Amino acid sequence: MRRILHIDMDAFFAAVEQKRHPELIGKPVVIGGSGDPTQRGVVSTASYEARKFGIHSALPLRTAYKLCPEAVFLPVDYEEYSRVSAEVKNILREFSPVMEDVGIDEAFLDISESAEPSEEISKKIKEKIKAELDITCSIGIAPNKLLAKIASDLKKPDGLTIINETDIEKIIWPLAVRKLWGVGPKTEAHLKSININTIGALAVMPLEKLTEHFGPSYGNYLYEASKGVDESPLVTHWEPKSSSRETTFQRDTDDWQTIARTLAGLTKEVSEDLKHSGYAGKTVTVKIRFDDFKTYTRAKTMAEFTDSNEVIRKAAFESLSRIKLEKKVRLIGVRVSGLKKTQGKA
Ligand code: TTP
Ligand code: MG
Repeated sequence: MRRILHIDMDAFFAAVEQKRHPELIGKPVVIGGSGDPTQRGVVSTASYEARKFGIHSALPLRTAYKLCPEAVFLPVDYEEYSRVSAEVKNILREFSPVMEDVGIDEAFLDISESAEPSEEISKKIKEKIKAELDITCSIGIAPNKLLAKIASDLKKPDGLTIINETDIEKIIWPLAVRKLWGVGPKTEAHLKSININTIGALAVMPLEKLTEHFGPSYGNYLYEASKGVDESPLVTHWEPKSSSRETTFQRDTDDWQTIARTLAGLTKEVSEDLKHSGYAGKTVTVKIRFDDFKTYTRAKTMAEFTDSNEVIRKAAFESLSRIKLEKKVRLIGVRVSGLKKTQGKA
């Protein structure tokens, strides 16, 4: 039996802000857009204190302001959150090398190989994150990713929830179908129309009925997922899909020499990146953004995979020649996609 943890940080962006501005601890804090609630923009997240007023992710900032004018509104500082996120992931890797990085504030950890009980490991992870970063997380423990992800959400914030296979009926089945990974608002509405509101109601549906409504692939997924079945492994390494570089000119330019020299420099960098990572690609795309922000791309697909600067440069200039340079250029970029591992480096 596998032992999988899902770790999800509590009110992540807000928690990072409260940590670096301790005067905000215990206060309603709303992170979103430029941080000005009179401007357009949506809430990225809200501290648990702010959630009591009905404020949540994706709500317009102006609505959030109406719900709680005394809340502290702050702009999104991705750089800082990414930095803290990387520190969290580093702590997690100390507990197991098998980690799947799911997003800025969540990850799966496979601890099947560890001798220690899952609960002990989870407590240690929580303690270490609290001690080193002074923020809290919620952890779900289960035999697979699907159940671990549901579990981490059940006792937020600062929760620790264990779901065993024998708990599926009791814990999972009463939950709304929306709690199942891969069930979005569309599927939720479809299921509702055929009178299925809980995961338990989904679990008693015959497979034929589900494939009839949702097709063979998704129907089968729902059939298994509703019973807590999920064999999917952790994805610890993502294959790159493309390699690209772009640059914004200090001053918008229509000088051909400058544009050509910059493009040649970018193709050289992309070619070096590809060689360095051991990939070759087939399609070269050039992007031009003019001073009015209108953006154009042109692509050329080659007969062979390549990481050669000369070949990529030639294809890039061919693509560029298909964009009419009638205004000043603000930005130029080049991307090589359709990648595969080069021989000998696989
Ligand atoms: P979540 O984990 O969904 O939310 P959270 O960490 O703020 O709160 P909790 O997990 O305790 O319920 O998302 C993680 C971060 O991603 C969140 O802090 C901000 C960002 N985010 C957005 O920018 N927009 C969104 O719509 C959502 C849902 C999250
Ligand atoms: Mg979170």
